Amino acid sequence: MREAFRNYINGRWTEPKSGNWLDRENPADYADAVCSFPDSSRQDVANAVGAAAEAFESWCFVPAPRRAEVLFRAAEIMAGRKEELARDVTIEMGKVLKEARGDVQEGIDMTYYVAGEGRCMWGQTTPSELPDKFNMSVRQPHGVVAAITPWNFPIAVPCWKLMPALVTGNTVVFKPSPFSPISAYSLVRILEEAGLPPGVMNLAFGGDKAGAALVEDPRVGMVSFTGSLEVGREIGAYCGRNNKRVHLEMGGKNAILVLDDADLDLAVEGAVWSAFGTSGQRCTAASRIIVQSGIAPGFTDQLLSRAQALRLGDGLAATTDVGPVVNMPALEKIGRYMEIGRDEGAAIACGGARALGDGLDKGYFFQPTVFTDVRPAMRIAQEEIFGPVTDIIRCSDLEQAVAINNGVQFGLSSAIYTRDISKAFKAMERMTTGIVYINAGTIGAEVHLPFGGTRGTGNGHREAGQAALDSYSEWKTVYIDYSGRLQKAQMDRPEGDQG
Ligand code: UN1
Repeated sequence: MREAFRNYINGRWTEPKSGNWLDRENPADYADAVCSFPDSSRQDVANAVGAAAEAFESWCFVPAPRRAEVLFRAAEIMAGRKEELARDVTIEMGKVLKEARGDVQEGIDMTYYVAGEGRCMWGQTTPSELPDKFNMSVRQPHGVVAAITPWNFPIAVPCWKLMPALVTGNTVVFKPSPFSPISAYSLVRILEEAGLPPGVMNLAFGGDKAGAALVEDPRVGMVSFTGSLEVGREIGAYCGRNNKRVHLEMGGKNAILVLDDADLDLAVEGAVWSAFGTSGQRCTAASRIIVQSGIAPGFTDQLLSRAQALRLGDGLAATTDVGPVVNMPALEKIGRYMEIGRDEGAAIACGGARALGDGLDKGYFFQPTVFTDVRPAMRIAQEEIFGPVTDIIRCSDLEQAVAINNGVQFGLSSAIYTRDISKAFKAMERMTTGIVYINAGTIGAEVHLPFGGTRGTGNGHREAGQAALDSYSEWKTVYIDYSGRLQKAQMDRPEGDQG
């Protein structure tokens, strides 16, 4: 039976004023309707923002360690419900259960980590240049934060945003992707159970319209968005024009470099996981593999046989290696890139089409695909495809490999396989992505370190780790003068010392 989730506004589960609802189907079987949820109107969104703005007045004065206690309790509840949450992730967005558990675990880790930050949130204390004066810096929240999240990590990525926003004293309006409504509902429900006061966390389901209404509401002080380049750019432009704080995370065209001296089996293993894990639908997925000529034939053979052996299917089945992609437009987009690649002169060495038969007909399945004969300037080597598709690009040496790696509009993650420590360090220094892996694939970021990318991947901010606190708060510098007289910085200096 299909469940209907409602918005959560000011501590109440609320039907949309719009009266409009959207549906989500199971991407492994689109005859299976999973749930419906509101298609929020501008008015629905405005109500959520209003509740958040009001709740901010008190939430920002709750001591951060007390705010953190709510998060700690939420992490405990999530951990207790891990299996249920993971199954819902698989049902609504398709990733295999093992990966869905990882997604949930990443959310739990982040929530515990951020709860700990509630008792730290270090600022600076530093000597004053003047006597009888004390200087420090403290963090202050932005006010209402809009969190607009994708479907590919429906638990982890919302936790990256909601938890640091809350602990630093903001209130939140959460607009999840319409392709992962269950996880969003569960997360908000858990925060409610953990004791978050009404209005502090509000949930407005919907699509682009709801997202735009949220970004444009003048009471929203900061927008945090993970999603497509096109939408992110628009949000960035709007926020720029309106002096609104904004954090953007928009994708990647990540590469694994495999040098001749690499451990071949290890490199193949890392490439298969990074290219086809989550059906290639990670910002960090390896959609380019830059292989040095000597190792290229052996590497390509092994990668192709591994890719062909991957078993497609429902992510809930223990035998499935690769689940469906998220929806029909994604399937079509990936299909179009097959044409684009062929027209550009690349060869499809395996895969290349929608996967049908064997119970796959009613799902959005795409065959794991490897392009060979790829040149770095081709569109398939430049644009994010966001599916189980990777390119093999040959190179002659480290220098060329690094140049190819860096020569794209994105800069999220990159990796190198080599046994030569000097080459590893050179690559680490020269690869201009926000994340670099040595002898591991491009995916697998941990929550206590900064996550984000250079160039078109983002706008310079980072999620996760302490860096997240910088996105969700601003510095306030405080000078306390207890001298009882007017002291002038830069001008009051000892007699006879005027510089
Ligand atoms: C994303 O795809 O937006 O490092 C997040 C990784 C995961 C997070 C990916 N821990 O691939």
